[in-house]
Amino acid sequence: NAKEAYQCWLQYKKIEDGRQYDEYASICLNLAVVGDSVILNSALQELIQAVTSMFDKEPLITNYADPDSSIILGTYQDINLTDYGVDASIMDRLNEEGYLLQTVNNGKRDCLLLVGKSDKGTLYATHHLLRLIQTGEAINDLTIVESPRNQIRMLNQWDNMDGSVERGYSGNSIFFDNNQITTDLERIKDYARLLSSVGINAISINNVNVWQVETNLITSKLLPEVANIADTFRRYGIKTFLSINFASPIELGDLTTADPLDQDVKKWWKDKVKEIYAHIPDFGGFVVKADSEHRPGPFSYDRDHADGSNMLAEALQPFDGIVVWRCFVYNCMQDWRDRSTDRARAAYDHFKPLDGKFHDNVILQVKNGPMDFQVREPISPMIGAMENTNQILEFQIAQEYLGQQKDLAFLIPMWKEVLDFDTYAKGEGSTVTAIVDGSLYDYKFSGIAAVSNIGNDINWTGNTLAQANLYGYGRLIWNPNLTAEEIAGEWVLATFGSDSTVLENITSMLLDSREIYENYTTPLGIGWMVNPNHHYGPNVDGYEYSRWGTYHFADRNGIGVDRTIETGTGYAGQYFSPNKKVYNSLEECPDELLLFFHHVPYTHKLKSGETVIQHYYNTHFKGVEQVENLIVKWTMLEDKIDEFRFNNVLDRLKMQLANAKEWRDQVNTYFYRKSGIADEKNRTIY
Ligand code: GCW
Repeated sequence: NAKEAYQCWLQYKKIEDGRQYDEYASICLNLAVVGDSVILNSALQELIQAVTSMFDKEPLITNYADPDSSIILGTYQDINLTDYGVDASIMDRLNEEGYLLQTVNNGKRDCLLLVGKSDKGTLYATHHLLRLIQTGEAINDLTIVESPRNQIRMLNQWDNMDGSVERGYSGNSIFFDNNQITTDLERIKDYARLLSSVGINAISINNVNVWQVETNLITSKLLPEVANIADTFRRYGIKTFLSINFASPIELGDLTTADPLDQDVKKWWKDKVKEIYAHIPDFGGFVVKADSEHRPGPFSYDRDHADGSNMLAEALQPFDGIVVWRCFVYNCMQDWRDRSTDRARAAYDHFKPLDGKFHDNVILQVKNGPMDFQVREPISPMIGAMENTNQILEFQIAQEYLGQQKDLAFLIPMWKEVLDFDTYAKGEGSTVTAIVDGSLYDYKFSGIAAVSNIGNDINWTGNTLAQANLYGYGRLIWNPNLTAEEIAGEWVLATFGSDSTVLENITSMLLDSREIYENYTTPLGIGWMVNPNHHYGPNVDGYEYSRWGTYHFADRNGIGVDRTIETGTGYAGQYFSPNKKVYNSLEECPDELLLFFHHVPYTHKLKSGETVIQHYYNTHFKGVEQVENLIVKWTMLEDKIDEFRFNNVLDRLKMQLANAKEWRDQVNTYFYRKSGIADEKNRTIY
């Protein structure tokens, strides 16, 4: 029985504690819903489902507030706050998706108002209440006023129509199978419930690599089915986007060119967009991977990325649609001998000169690091570099380079480092948070997107503990001030209940996990060393002589990539001061990024006092011990967690241990042979 695994954090388990039961039940069993909309109805349905399950009793429901109502939900247009003695101006502080949870007295009894600025706000308020209950918080005297910090809170599916998921580690697609669009809208509805519960409001449903079959998603043959999916998401406040093939006018057989400045091409896209909106009136827009890893784009016609994206933006503009244009553009056919090309520089070099040339419904989507979702990278210097161009940050929830949902890696601490980073783009305090929330430069559109980690596995994410990353992503981008500890704690309580050992062990496992993964793989910011293509497991030279530009440059004397201004690729110069100076300087560069910016001898001393080589040995031995400890912590929970989830995670931890040992031995042996320097502690190196 995998019911718990499927429910994720929406368990709504029967409340066993008698006192808590009475306290919550006195508030939750008499619901009044004021107003009418599909989203409001979703809020109500969620509440009914949760309440029925938690109290083993169906709530009473009315569509008007009466003296016995204990919860009243609706929008502030429909609920007159002054009737309840609440100053209505409180709503002015909220954006369209914000809400108020307020305990009031209606003359007869205390009652809880769930009031949204819009119906979406009401849905989010409902989830806020359910989260409080699931985490055991009091709900009898609430005043909570919330708005999301980020405007666009998006997921990118990398799903292909044959049912496979690029970099998917959780089974196949829930959207596509056998080159068809799914008819299982129930599963999509459940996905929408999960996403809306953590505030996600946008989704692109197909891979950014748009192959031949997927190119047809924007044709009249498939649009009705895409529209069904969009309808399902709409009920949960989520807008649907599609990834498109830049060469569609050619691929779909209508034109011989996709030149963005060609009049026929422009018209083709305008007609196409009109057609899409006839099927999906609130369609979000396009996500575009162009001139990247062999995908077509404007470069074929000697046009630039502004020409390409603006052409699509013009077509979408009359319908308020947007173009999310990815900046993952680099030379993937490099020669390892060529030391003048640096993949880390590429996005900035391509896009920075175009600042100000993009239409205001274009957003540039930038991966958090300049290379590609490694366990440790500096923040992309693109973020904050383009004052006049909307930006959206891209995270990867799928653990492509972080253990592929076999190994445990809780990503929230890493994303928090990114968001808290001060770019100094406009002086001190120019954090990534302030850039992507649109405030620093007053962007019209901005926010955060992430590559999803789900598939049709019964528990959605392969490893049940990887559910925490999807949950945490939504929570963090709604409110970047939440700490990783808070998010982990919430998730464990909602997912596994309130046993104190369960809470303590899983929370600490999550919080330590990224550092553990870093320890046994690629510390000091070097990255890669993975097996080519599938990217799991160690292979120190796997990409060293290939064309992808992801080198570590280890030789018998040293390791690391010189990205300094004077002797290296100059990449460090893409940052604002003082970051430029800090990264450029061997003395000041933080240890954890040392090898990203500098090529050093193995005997180079870190700030910790260890040499680089000894640090490598130490972290690799330590990482394996830490994984052994994860297994000890998990095993303690055997009789506290249902069998399915317990075994699912235990199996994965065992795979992780095998993987960690392999990493330790491969890496240690490789560097021992290269350097000839022995481990000070004389441990086994093969
Ligand atoms: O790192 C690479 C991944 C590709 C992916 C690409 C991208 C969708 O290995 O699988 O393609 O990034 O982000 O476009």
